[in-house]
Amino acid sequence: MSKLSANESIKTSSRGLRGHLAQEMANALTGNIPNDEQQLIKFHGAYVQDDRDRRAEREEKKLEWAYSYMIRLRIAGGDITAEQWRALQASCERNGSGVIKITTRQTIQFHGVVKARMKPTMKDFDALGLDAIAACGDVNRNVMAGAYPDLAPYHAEVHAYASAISNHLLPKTGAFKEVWLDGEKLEDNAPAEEDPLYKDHYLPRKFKIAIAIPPHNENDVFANDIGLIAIGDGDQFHGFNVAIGGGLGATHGNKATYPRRASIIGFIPKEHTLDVVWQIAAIQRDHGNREDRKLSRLKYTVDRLGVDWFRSEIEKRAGVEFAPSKPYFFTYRGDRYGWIADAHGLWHYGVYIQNGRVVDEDGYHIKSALKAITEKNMCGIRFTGNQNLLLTHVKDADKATIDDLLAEYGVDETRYSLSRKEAIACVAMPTCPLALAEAQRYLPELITKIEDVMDYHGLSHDAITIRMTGCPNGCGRPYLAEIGFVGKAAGRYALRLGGDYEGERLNQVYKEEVDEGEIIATLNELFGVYVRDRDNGERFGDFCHRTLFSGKIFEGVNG
Ligand code: SRM
Ligand code: SF4
Repeated sequence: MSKLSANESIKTSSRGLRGHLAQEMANALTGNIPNDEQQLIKFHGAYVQDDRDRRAEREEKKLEWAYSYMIRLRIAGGDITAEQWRALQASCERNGSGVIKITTRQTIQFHGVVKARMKPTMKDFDALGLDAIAACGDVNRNVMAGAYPDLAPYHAEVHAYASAISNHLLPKTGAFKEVWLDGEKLEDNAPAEEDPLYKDHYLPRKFKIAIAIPPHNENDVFANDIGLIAIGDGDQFHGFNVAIGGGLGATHGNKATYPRRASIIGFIPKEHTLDVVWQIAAIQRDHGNREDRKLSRLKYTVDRLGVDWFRSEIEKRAGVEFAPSKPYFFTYRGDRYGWIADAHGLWHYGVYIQNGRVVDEDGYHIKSALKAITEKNMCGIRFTGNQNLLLTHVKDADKATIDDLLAEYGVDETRYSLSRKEAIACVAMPTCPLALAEAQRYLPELITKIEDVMDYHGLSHDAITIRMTGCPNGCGRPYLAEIGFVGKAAGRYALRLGGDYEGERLNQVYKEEVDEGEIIATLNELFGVYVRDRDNGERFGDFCHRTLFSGKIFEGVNG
């Protein structure tokens, strides 16, 4: 008989994700917690980490590593109020590193929260009506939705599905309240709460859902276990094209793992959305691989059982029939900056935040600007899947005040190149335990050098999507970039080329391992050929796909 992975028994014996988390978090003798609790705490939205820059120093002093926790909030669709932002920033100062990180999934993380500050931080979230439940772990994660309110007259209706789906797929356990909020304790040996979706074994692996509102695809809808593409006409929203089996994580040297673009399986009317996503998660619960966690994402289940089998299983369980997918098109994936008007007479301001790190640096004092702006209570905050944010729902009369404050704090994104503003880097060093190379600490510097080469070839006004991750897990979605850097070792990256600008096509390895010198030399050569030979209006990614890979996909699955 095949052997279940160790995580499976941790889940089933956890009594609704409680385990010994409360006791272990109260143990002041160590900043760490045992392995079982390390796995369980993820379902509560947190990870144990340590400062990798300080490992050697700590070991030399015979001290345990500098442990702290990263907490990720669940903010479906990325919306919070100005008041919540202010209080979160203050909580991050009190309890964590003080630097809020906007993630690639429309939410935020605190880093550097030491054990004793975990409960106060969770209590801060609760007081604000927020939580971190299921922001990580083998459950449905933060649900993303297209951020731009002017994309369609029915934007608000579609956007609201992010919260509806997130709440519908939330684990039913009271463990979160019990462990962090001094909630009533489940009696010893009493069974955990019934959970019709997750039962006692949860999903085999993490599970992600994103909603795109064409023509914008800033959440990379095809990178998700379920991608929902909103379909409407005129003022009417009808339903979603459903895509399944997207996912980017892979392991260097393990050919059984691969990035996969989600496959569109058809259209469903909007009233079936909640049930269909629930049933897809339930099918993955029942059929996903629980032996090898490297092969347990939905994408492998879909490839093992077949897209057609999957579609009919959903139809059978949900009692619906998929219609053929409806036409849609994507034109853009980056964020938009400055003022954007919506159909209801309100304004939204797109703010650039390099790699999502809310810090005052280099004369661009975004942290102070956000504090000053949110104190005026003139806007909401909406995070984007590109690690930036929007100041939302601003009245005409309040625009000038916000403009003045942005100017006062030097928040002028026009000083940055288009390619820099579209770039993404994952966290990587020093907190990510899986990082093989730098990402957010290094990409800004590398982009400065790439900008020089682009400038030399007359490309400084072009937007080329550049993304970097410190390992092949793909947190910055480098497999969907026109230029993707995937960390292999300190200072060395796989160079991937040929993704498209709209996020419909995976890129491919062009060079297995390059250092900075080789990156710049390679791009210098390729930009030269591109400028000379490109077709009219041809994007860099499309050019690389056509000329370097003969227009074919040789790896990954482009569903
Ligand atoms: Fe991720 C693991 C950070 C988006 C694929 N990711 C991690 C961990 C938690 C490392 C760990 O397991 O200990 C990283 C924490 C670093 C730190 O110090 O904060 C981490 N992932 C991030 C974030 C913060 C990157 C960022 O800079 O924004 C993103 C948080 C999103 C969120 O708010 O939920 C983040 N991760 C992604 C994405 C992009 C997306 O979802 O659109 C992916 C690729 C899509 C996908 O899931 O396939 C992604 N992260 C992974 C994987 C590979 C999963 C796989 O199927 O193999 C891992 C490793 C794992 O799960 O074993 C991982
Ligand atoms: Fe860490 Fe790798 Fe994700 Fe970057 S891609 S945050 S290095 S797991």
